[in-house]
Amino acid sequence: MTGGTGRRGFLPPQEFAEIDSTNEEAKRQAAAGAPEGTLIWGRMQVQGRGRRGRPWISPPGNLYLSLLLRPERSPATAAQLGFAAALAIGEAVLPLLPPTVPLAYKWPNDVLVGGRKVSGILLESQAAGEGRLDWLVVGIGVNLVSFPEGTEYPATSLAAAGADRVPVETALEAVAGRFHHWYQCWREQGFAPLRAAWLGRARGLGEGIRVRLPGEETSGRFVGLDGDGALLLEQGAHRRRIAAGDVFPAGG
Ligand code: BT5
Repeated sequence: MTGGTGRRGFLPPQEFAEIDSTNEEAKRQAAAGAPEGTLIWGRMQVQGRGRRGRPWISPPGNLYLSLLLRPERSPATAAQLGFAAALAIGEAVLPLLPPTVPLAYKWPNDVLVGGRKVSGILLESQAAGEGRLDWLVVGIGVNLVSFPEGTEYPATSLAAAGADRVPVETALEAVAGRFHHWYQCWREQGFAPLRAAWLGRARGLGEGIRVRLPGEETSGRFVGLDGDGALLLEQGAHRRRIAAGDVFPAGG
């Protein structure tokens, strides 16, 4: 696994043999005043979480980490770091995959290998008032050796996709190293370079999609990302901007 810059810029990982959720631990430490760059690593999670309270199946052998960041940006702007995390996972994973297996990004923050979900990203933040951020926790799970069956969106693991096997530590270093690169890039240049890199491998660009929103389902053509990272959905003559939701293929 490449990404040889290591986790430069972040603190050495705090390793937990078993943990409720690396995001929960990062949030506990954030509340206790832990610094930017705190890195929590769990060998397994017993209460791994996805978005909106959904579970993240977290047996030993896969990668589970959370980074605590304190960027001086608004919470809405900091949410763009979900794209930095997706790019970091993609770049860490790509060199391990057989050349015939495609890797793509699915809005907002999924990484697909062979069209199946190989990783998950959970962003949680706390505002400090006046539109400022107190902390942001970026939680990353990557299925290295196993994945659950029967998930709503089909899942996979790197091993199942025929990737080269690497120790979890190597995967951790690569993902953290590539995330650090994109975090610096975002701080110096804003969202535009992340947006361009993400769109270069976006799944279903120009195609029909279905989007599930809280209390509503809608569909249209996925025509891009706006300058903030919202999904742009073309519906007849007009474009709708979607800030949060779950995407599925049209008719799927
Ligand atoms: C996500 O949620 O994809 C975000 C997952 C974030 C997990 C990391 S692990 C480290 C850190 N600590 C945590 O507690 N969380 C973060 P979402 O898009 O809501 O997807 C959740 C859905 O994916 C579930 O409802 C299942 O259908 C499916 N799923 C559960 N476990 C999975 C797995 N290991 N691989 C693939 N899909 C999974």
